[in-house]
Amino acid sequence: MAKQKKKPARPADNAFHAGNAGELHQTTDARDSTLTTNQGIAISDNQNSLRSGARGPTLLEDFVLREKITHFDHERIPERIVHARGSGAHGYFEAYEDLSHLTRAAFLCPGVQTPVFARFSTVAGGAGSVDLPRDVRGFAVKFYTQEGNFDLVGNNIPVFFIQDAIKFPDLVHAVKMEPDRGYPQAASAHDTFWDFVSLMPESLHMILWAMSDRAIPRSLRMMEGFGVHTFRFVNAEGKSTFVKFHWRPRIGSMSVLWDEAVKISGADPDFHRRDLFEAIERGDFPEWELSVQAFDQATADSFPFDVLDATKLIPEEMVPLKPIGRMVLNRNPDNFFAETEQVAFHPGHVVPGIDFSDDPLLQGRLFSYTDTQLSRLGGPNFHQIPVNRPRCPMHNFQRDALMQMEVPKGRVNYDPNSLAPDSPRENPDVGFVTHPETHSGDKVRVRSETFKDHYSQARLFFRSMTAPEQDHIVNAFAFELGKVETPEVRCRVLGHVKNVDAELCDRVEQALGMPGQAYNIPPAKEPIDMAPSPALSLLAKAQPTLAGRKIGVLLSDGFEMALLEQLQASAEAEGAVLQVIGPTIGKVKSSGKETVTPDHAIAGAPSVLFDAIAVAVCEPDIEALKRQAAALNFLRDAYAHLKFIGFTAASMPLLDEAGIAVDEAVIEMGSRDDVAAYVEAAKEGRFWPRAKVIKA
Ligand code: HDE
Repeated sequence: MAKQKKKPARPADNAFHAGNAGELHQTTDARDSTLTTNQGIAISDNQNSLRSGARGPTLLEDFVLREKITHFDHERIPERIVHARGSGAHGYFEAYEDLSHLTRAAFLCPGVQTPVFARFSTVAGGAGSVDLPRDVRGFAVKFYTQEGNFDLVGNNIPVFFIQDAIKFPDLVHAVKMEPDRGYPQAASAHDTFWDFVSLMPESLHMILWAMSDRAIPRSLRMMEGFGVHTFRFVNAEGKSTFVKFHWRPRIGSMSVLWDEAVKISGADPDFHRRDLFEAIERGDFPEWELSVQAFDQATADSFPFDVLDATKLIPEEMVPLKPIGRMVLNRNPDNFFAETEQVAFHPGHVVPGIDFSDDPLLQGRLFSYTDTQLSRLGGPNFHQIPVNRPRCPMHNFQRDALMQMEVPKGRVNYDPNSLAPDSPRENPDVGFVTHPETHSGDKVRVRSETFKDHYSQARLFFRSMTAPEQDHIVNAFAFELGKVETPEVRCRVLGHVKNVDAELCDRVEQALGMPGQAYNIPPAKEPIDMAPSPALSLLAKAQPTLAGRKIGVLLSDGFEMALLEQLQASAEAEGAVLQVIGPTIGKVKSSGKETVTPDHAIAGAPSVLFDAIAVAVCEPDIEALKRQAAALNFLRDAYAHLKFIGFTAASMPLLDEAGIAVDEAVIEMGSRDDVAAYVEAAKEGRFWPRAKVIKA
């Protein structure tokens, strides 16, 4: 609910002067607050360029104008080739317990707090694209440990599309906008992407995830995260244990429906960025638990798949998650560009105690990330940018290069040396030592036979989903393939889907109106049936909660203040945010003549922006609302998106006009108890039985 916000402080009136044409000049007489050029020259007038006469041409001599415009002209840097659209925040990581039997990493000792910077991103779209396309989300965390920076550069999906880094440029070219027409932006529903997929059976497992609810998260705060590759922990004795990293959000995972995603993209293209920023601003700090699946070589050898293959996961039922710490994001960046844009992650930034596996996708990434920063951030000194700097001592003999910010002293810039006894030196005790692994073999371009099963885990994923989640996967395939213009591509993809699960294929064919058109695609290896893994389903493990969620209440003049206060108290008690929506942004008067300033006008607050809605409108405003598409759609969409709807008896004519049939999740709020019951019920998130009445 909108409390009266403080008006921004206005400088004293005498700080303004009107110029010749009435343009405002804000001035100071203090040197400290004087506007200057980048060379520190005080600026007398920031409203007018230097001219030859008041109406004459501008003079090239105007170094104030030239410097300002030149800097502006170069404000943009190349955006990331993938993961261009992202949102970041600062916070800390705190380790739970002694892990010294597994790793020597000092930041994983009990109670140690390590500062972090996290950045979440979409993959395919440009920096200005919407937050809610169907896409994988990046989940990258930089740990500023006392032993140097460790970057865990993962995704919100535990597997990847391809097995070998050499295919990455092809994958990314295929999914990005098509090169001749320049569209679609941030969308996989087009021919080139599905053409590539149809010829790349290894992508099928990840495709199932991308067609699932995972690809349209409700909030960045409600996403799981995964390191994807198999990494290693190495302890002080040099013993190596394989690990997979998992992040789990404290407030649970949740996704939007596809129809909501489409509408949110129009209503609030910054939906996720705003949600993260506002949650941190109000002190509702997002939190994740970090776990590992730790296993030895013998366990790895016992799996029917290869742990070096990034298109495979290890079901939790086979190797349970061991929680090792938690991350809290508690500070927004001060400056989006300086921090979120310039942060440079790299899976090769590891600390002693963490090491790589031979996963060929990971091995390729170890090259790519520094390389890309060279063109994105302009040279090899990007580690000196504040957000990238290690927070532990750092010395070496690397020198010079573009944008050198340090002033190294002395004549010695080489090693070994005898002229500077205080020089930094090697340190075998604490220095990083690569885990020794014996390798022998011919130099070959060959994919391992153990990477050959492309469908079993895709099948495992589909069969581990609840019924609504399976429905969404069917709908997503039908939507995406429905946008594909080339019939052969559709048929080829269907052929792979058939190898995953014949029933899934039938359902997608039906939904597309293409029965029996799947091509026959012989699998490289016959898929096997694995035991379902309920942990893969978001809905199966969802706990009822409104924590971190939003309730929108539509009010008009004459509403009962007691009801609003009760709603507010119940929402707060559940950790939810209540926002008031009015017919306009102007004050709404209660029956007792108290006023509330709405957070939104109905025209700008579609119900897709809320997790549950309530309506307390009265005569006479209700008549106007009945004729306003935004008000009717507020209700219709909430109903179609299976949301819980609270309403007052007086609001009924608006519900009738919108065609809302009262069911168990459309709850009348007649008394205090009813309000509490509505909020309690809304913790379920969605009323799935309604999906039988209306396709969600
Ligand atoms: Fe990335 N990836 N990637 N990637 N990736 C980049 O690095 C690359 C892969 C991931 O918020 C780029 O700084 C290759 C898997 C995230 O800044 C680039 C391959 C996973 C981010 C790059 C992969 C990721 C990136 C572009 C195949 C999940 C955003 C800008 C071998 C484990 C980090 C940049 C941020 C960004 C290369 C595959 C995650 C071009 C070659 C698998 C979260 O270097």
